[in-house]
Amino acid sequence: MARKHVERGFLWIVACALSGYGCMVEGEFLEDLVPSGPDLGVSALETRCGDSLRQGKEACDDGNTAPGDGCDTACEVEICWTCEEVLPGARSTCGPQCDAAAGQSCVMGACVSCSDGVRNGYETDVDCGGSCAPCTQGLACGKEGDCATGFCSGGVCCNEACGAACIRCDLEGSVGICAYVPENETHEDRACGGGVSVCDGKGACKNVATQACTKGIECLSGKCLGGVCQ
Ligand SMILES: [Ca+2]
Ligand SMILES: [Ca+2]
Repeated sequence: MARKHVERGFLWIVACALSGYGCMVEGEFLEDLVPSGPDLGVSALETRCGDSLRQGKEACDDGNTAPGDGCDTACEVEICWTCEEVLPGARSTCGPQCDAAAGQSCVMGACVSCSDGVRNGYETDVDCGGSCAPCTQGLACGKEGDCATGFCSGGVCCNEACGAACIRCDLEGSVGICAYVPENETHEDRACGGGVSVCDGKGACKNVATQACTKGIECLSGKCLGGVCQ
């Protein structure tokens, strides 16, 4: 029975040695192993972060436990860094993940550039806005500074401020140009106010039939009868 324990225990130790994650040996097997099993140097399998040997669960080991150099205090590779070893298990050498000389910067672990033809990083449109050069008129923006025109309205770079009800810069067919919201349509971003008023197609808000009025000009129909738009 003891022999069987030794064999099972031995195989188990080999398996966990190969795994590189260290072992927990139960008392029953340990007793059998100590006198008759080979010395596998279990203690040598212990990993220690900062010992210049990348072992076990360590993603890197650059010979120190200081963070900020690509390999952190727990021997994890830090974001926006990459680490490698000349030989498996050797000391790690870490460097920036992205190629700064090629205009790349690292944003949340991704290499981005203002000239890669992709909207990435903090760009508001492809290769512009955010930390890149301002976007041209008609391209997407999040704030005035994202636009070469200096105006960001409705999420696009606009030719002018375009900041009132019934005018908008993101209308299909005229993106980037401040234009009148079509007649009888509403402007959901900037309500006309006073209930369900609609735009007149000329940049003004008007009331529709059954809404209250005092003059015809307040009504989309132009007719105000008995205090009610017709
Ligand atoms: Ca380090
Ligand atoms: Ca880009």
